[in-house]
Amino acid sequence: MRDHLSAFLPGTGRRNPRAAFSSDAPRLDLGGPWRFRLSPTAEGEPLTADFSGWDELPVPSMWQLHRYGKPAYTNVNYPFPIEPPHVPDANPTGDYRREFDLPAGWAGRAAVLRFEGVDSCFTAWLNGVELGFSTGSRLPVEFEVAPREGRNVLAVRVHQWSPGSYLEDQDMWWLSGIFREVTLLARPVLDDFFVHAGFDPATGLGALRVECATPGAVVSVPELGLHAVPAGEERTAAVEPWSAERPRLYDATLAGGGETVRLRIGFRRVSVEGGVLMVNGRPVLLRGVNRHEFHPRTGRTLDEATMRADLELMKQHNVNAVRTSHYPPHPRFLELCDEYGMWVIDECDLETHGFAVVGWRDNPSADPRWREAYLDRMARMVERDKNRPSVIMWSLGNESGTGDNLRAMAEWARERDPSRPIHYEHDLESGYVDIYSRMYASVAEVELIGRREEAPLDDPAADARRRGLPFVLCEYAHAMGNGPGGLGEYQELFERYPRLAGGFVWEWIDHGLAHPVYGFAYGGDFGEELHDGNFVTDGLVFPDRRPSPGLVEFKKVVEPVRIEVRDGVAVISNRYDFADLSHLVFRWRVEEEGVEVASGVLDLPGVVAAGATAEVSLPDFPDISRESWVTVRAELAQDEPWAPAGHEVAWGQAQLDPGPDPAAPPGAGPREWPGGAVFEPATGRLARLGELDLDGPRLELWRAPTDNDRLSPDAWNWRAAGLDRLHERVLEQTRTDTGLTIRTRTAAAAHDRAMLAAYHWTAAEHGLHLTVEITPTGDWETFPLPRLGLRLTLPGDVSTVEWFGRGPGEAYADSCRAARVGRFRATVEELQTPYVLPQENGSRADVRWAELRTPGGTGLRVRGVDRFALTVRRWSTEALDRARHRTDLVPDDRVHVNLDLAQHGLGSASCGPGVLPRHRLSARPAVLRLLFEPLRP
Ligand code: IPT
Repeated sequence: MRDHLSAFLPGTGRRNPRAAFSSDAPRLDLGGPWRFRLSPTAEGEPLTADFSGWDELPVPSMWQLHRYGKPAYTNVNYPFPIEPPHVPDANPTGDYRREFDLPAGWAGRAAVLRFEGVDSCFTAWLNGVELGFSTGSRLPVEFEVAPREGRNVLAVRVHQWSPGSYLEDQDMWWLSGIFREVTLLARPVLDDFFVHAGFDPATGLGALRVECATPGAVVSVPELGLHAVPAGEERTAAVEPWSAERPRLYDATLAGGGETVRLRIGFRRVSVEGGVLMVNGRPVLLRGVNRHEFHPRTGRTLDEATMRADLELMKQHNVNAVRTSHYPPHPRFLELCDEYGMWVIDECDLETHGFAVVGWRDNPSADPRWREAYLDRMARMVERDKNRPSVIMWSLGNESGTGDNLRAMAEWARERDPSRPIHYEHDLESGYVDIYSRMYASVAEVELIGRREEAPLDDPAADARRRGLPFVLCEYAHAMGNGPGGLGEYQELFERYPRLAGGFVWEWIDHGLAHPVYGFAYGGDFGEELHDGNFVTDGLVFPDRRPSPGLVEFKKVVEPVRIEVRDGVAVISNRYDFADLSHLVFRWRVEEEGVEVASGVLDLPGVVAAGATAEVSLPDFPDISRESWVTVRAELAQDEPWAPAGHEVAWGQAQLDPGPDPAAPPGAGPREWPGGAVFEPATGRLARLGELDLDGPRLELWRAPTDNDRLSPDAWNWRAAGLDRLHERVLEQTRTDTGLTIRTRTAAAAHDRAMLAAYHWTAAEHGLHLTVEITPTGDWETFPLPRLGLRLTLPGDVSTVEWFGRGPGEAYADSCRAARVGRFRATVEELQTPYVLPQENGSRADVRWAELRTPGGTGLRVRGVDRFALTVRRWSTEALDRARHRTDLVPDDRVHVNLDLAQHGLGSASCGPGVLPRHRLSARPAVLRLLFEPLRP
């Protein structure tokens, strides 16, 4: 055993890899409670017959999530010394034991024991006979077995660390165990098959040939009139092709050797033509996400309901592609991709990123001793998944440097399956791949690539070859915390340049582990020696799969139908690659200050084919006196497997009437100074307005840094400049009959730059009118401002907010396309976005007015002469900044309200480019005009 732990060989005693499938041959699911014990080293305790003291552990599961050892998170770093192929002596080792009775009728027949995934290596014994050993955590392993009649005993010894760990340095939790199913399969007579189901877009014909070595095997596709076609023979028939948009599958059977396999066949052709990625003869645009397998309670053990939840959420948010970062997923997931319709880059279980830390010295990718292990991994993936129409590319792995072992994987796969292009991002010259792939390239660089004008490679031949390849951004828009900003700019390029086949946001889900104290835990929460903090929570959905605002933004940015409303016409562009728009209903609605006044359904003029645009006249709208907008929404006409009829796919909006000039709001004229407006003499802050107690607006520049702020120079600059600890000094207070002017200077200790503010208060009909003039003095050039706005507090019993502005979700300068103009209502709690590591969140954009009320109906109305951004919380900016986990956020006795002129954009600097210049907030003189009115029940 120890030998295997310091050798390069991927395994012993295993059967050849083959397709994942299920047939009508008997199978025994060995899932459920197994006996288990954990030892601190690989020597373990002897595997004695006496296991009376052993505990129980469910299979499949990951033992650290069942109180054995602890989870650990590192991104790039190996959590052990780099001395391949050796691993630490402290190698947690799990012994598993399962007894089962052989079902009647099985005795004497050959059988196969199949493991879908064991992290990181294992040896198995049946009835004391050693079956073999394997590495390759996220890949299947099979052994021939001869179970005996009656009771059988299966023993499995799993080690946390193996030579394979050097090839499995993915950015995720280190978790161990038999984490996918174990099954006993009877009679492996029909061993393997390869479905070749091509499609010729010129003729509309599908060509079907099923390779299968079993003598006498026959294929039937009743719907195509194909009955008992001998395996190996090709048949053509007119078919509807498979695509992610129209995932047409044909039910079929493959019968041979006494068993029948149920097939679901999708006909399609993947090709690269003229440097463009095509499917079925048409260019495709990948609106993709990188998906790790993750569940906050079970880690990488996923049940089917969770896989379906992922796919349904993706489809509902206009995601059409998945890169299975960075290992093949559970095989069921790919069957579901076939069924729901999803383009898949199937990625091999390979990453050696930690060698980057030592300058790629001894990188396994370039060391011939690892070649067999590399080829083993590629073969196990390709053989397992070769019959899935959803898989349109093979990926060699992630971040494993360069080397001949990668080239060998590519060559093997191309030979075995010429029908799918090969992807690998880190092949810097794209020498052994078919797609030019990059991660986190800037908008400017992607534009050059789109034009095929990127910086040349040194070798002209290599350069010419790469320049002729299609391009994918296999990772972009790092969705860590509040963000990503700037999705729209990438999408515009993807839609403009045919070379750009789209991209995959990093990443689908936050890997926050459910934790009794922290809510969701991240790196460091388990006392790891080395860790990478909350870099593991960088998804478009929170750990509990609630969509984050980033996902809602993605949905809008990539929407497959673009709706523009102008001059009484709706211009509807079909951005699907294949589908027409007959599955959608287009509804229009006119709202006056957010209240619906008219609505109807638009009639599309006939079929609007993929790529086409239609113009539809809108009816005449009613007379309107206040600000009004028309919204056109594209909804599913009928239920789809992933969403019910009425689900919104896309929308567009236009202003019809700007309403009365907001510069002259009702009651803004000079009035008597209202009774009940009390200002704090020392600070000049408003302390009371009618019955309402408040702590009046004052200037604030700080925001609790987002992950993107923290991991860019910005947050560092801000703290150095003391923007999180500003002091205010009152320069002057001047009273008149109708007003009061307070001048202040706000600055940080040890610095001389300052913001001067003049607060001009005047009486209004039902309250107070405020004009704040802000003037920066000193050096504000070197960094952007986090925020420019006002803060005030209200009594803690304020509980709901209603506003007219953008919503319903949060919006920031470079992530605001999903927020539409309307009237919205939310509780203070609902206004918070629960980022796993608390940070700036919840700002509502372009607010015209907002009412903040207690359950009794008292409160404050703020009306903007200028539009403002609104944030309402039960804690201060400082408390939000201090919090490390959700559970640190505890309401104080006030409600904290921010009324902002602007905030800095979000960007994606936690991994990738920062805020684009147009979304940067620079210090500048600014004015904000607001009307404050107390509310009575
Ligand atoms: C990139 C990795 O491929 C991905 O797994 C993840 O770690 C991501 O970064 C950050 O979350 S690699 C990086 C060097 C760009």
